[in-house]
Amino acid sequence: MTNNPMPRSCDIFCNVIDNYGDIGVSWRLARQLANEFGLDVRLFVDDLQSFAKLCLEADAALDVQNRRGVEVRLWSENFPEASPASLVIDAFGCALPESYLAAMAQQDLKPVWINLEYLSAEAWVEGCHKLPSPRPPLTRYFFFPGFTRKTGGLLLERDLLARRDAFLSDPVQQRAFWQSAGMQMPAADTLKISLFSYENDALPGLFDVWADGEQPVLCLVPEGRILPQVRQYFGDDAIYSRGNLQVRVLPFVEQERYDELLWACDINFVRGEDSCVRAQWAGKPFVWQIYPQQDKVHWEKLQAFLDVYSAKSSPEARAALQQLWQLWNGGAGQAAHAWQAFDNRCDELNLLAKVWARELSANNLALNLLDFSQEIGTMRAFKIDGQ
Ligand code: TRH
Repeated sequence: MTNNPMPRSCDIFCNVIDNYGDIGVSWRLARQLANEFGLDVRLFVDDLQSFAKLCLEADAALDVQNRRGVEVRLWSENFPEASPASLVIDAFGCALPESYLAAMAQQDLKPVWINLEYLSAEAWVEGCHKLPSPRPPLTRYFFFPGFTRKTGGLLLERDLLARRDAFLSDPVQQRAFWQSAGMQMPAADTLKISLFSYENDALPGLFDVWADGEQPVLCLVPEGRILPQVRQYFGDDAIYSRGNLQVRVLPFVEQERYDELLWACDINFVRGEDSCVRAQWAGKPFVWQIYPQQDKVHWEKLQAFLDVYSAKSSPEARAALQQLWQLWNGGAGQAAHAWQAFDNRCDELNLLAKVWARELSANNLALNLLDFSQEIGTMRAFKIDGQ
């Protein structure tokens, strides 16, 4: 037994529900804890195929593999005996294996157990962040990412903003990016848009507006759920081009490279959770398609984020964001109006995005998580929290 309250090892459990957000966040956090903070990290994931989409050298057939400083393990039904790490994270409330929970309960010094929650800008988050949930003899703590100092902040790699700025000021890196995507660097007057999206009824209307507009638009669509709609729009054409719009489909790239796509574009359409955060770090205007929930609670979540994000903008810029985001999330609106308003405010939205990224960057999730773990660890070591 050691009294050192700083966790040296961390087990992250990830149950992939659908899409790439659950594993995307878990994999990002795992890498950061291992490579920036030197923890021994194991990532238990129940769907290695999804993991392999985000990590090039991953092998979905291997039960155990070391990737980028992280031990990645298949989380199968027959969970093997494992001695628990000092910090245990269940991503998005997934249920830990019974045998692992029992092993945690048997430790003299109980591991710090965190439930890393989904991201939301809603006001109630501040009140729930760090709340304990006793599971005698263990205690599980809620840890909420968020946008204020009273939340856990956002995942941000130590060098990300410096790498972004280097990319943005270096035509050589930019050219290399476009070449790797199979293209020449677009002409300066071309509006470059990345579009990562679920199925979306607003797509044809927006494509029409871009096709009929005065400015050339290059729209880069990572392969995925929206592709059938893109194909339907262009019919059997071998080249996806209409009027002033050209669409290129990109292969899904590994997670680190996705940032480059966001940096290289002028406007980014993103979805879910993790790509939305990455678009914020890119410091460019973006349009968010929130993950739709059956009970429609996602509308409140979307509005809460819009409110905090646009709090310092002009009423016109806020209205422009509101209109286009609403349309893009299946709400009412007219593509031509919504796009025009957004386009008219692009300079201000650019500035807003830059200031937003700079201000948010002071609130780093991994650092906050480790600080909190250390706090709990200290209480444990001195038996202040009764465990
Ligand atoms: O894939 P998503 O729709 O995930 C969603 C959300 O996380 C949602 O909150 C959750 O409830 C649901 O899954 C189950 O969108 P998200 O969160 O943006 O995750 C996509 C990940 O894929 C992100 O880490 C970025 C990464 N990515 C790549 O690595 N390469 C690519 O080419 C692209 C387009 C994305």
